[in-house]
Parts: sequence; C-alpha cells; structure tokens
Amino acid sequence: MDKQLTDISRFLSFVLRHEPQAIGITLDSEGWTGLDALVAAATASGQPLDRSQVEAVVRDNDKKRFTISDDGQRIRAAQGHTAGTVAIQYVPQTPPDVLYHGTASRFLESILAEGLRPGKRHHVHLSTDIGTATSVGQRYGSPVILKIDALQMHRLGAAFFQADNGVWLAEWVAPEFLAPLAE
Ligand code: HQG
Repeated sequence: MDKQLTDISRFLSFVLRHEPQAIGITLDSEGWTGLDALVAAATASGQPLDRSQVEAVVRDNDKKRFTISDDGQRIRAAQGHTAGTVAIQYVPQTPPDVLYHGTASRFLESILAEGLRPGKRHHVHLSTDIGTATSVGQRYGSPVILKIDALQMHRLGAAFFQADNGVWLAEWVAPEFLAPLAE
C-alpha cells in the first residue's frame, strides 16, 4: 500500500477502534458507522478523505483491518477495539488445536504468572501461524512466541471467536494453557 493509503489506514484504526469522538462520529455496538458520515467528519476535522480512498484501503489492507457492510453503507474495524460503546457479538467458534500469540520478552514473566489479558482492547488476539505472531510480538521489543492449547481450552469451556479478518479472539488465556515456544 502506498504511504498515503497507509496513513489513511492508521487514521481509520484510530477512529474506528479507539477514538470516534475525535472527529465527532459514533460507533454502534457492532462497531459500525456510516461510510459517508465518516468521510464527511474526517474531511471537516482536517483529514481530507474521499470514499474511493477508504474503499481502496479496505480492499488492499494487508491485514483486512476494516469491513464495509454488504450494502456498502457502513464501515467497521474487524477487531482491536478499545472504544467503550463497541461490544461486537462475535459468533463463538471451535478453534484449531493450537493458536499462537506474539509478545515481548519483557512481558513473559507477568504472562506466565497471570495469563494473557486483553489490556485496553476487548479481547486477546491470537493467530494460526508463527510468522504473524512474530511480527505482532516485534512491535513491543524482542519477540517471544507463546503456543496456546486452544482446543483444550475450548473443551474446558472457554469461548473463542473469529473476527471478520480471521484473527482469533479470546477473553483471556490462563497460564496453564500457554507455553513459550522452544527456540
Ligand atoms: C501483553 C495489531 C503483561 C500482550 C496486532 C501484548 C494484533 C501482557 C500487550 C493486534 C499480559 C498488549 C493486537 C500480562 C497480555 N502481563 N503483558 N498478563 N497479557 N500482555 O497491542 O496482541 O496492526 O493490545 O502480549 O497485529 O500485541 O494494529 O495486543 O504484547 O492483531 O491491526 O500486552 O494489534 O494489529 O498489546 O496486538 P496489544 P497485541 P494492527
């Protein structure tokens, strides 16, 4: 994606996950807002946007971070929210046997003691492959990959969900279901 579209993607993450009020829009409980309203509000608050740029970001985004509704009228972030008005009713799913979470080595001691917590976001984010987990973990420092016994956790009662873009979500992961991958 070119730099302009990357900047727009960052801006969309900011307003559609975290701070819709920064440009005077609201998100419904499923995270949706009107696409035309978003474009108008962004432009009015100094981030000029047009609908075709937003559509290009949604289409070309490396992680499919955003979804446009089937009728083309609304847009939402697929996952990663911190905004308090949003409580997406993801459909519970049976996870694969194993999922991965990338984190920074400095968080490891705390995670082994307390489990994985969502922090400010609404869910813990998990991936099906080690490569994705590695790049997620690298955002905060020297990465460590945790292997999660997802299916076992699910069998013992934990709910798992999948966002529109395929990212796996859980409410938390207790320490007994996770272990650092051997180097
Ligand atoms: C850590 C990006 C200490 C956790 C990525 C993580 C992802 C703990 C950090 C998405 C802990 C939270 C989400 C505990 C968890 N003690 N640290 N008990 N439990 N942590 O950014 O999963 O590019 O909120 O390991 O690709 O890193 O923005 O979560 O390091 O999919 O689309 O606390 O964000 O997507 O960090 O990333 P985050 P995350 P985008």
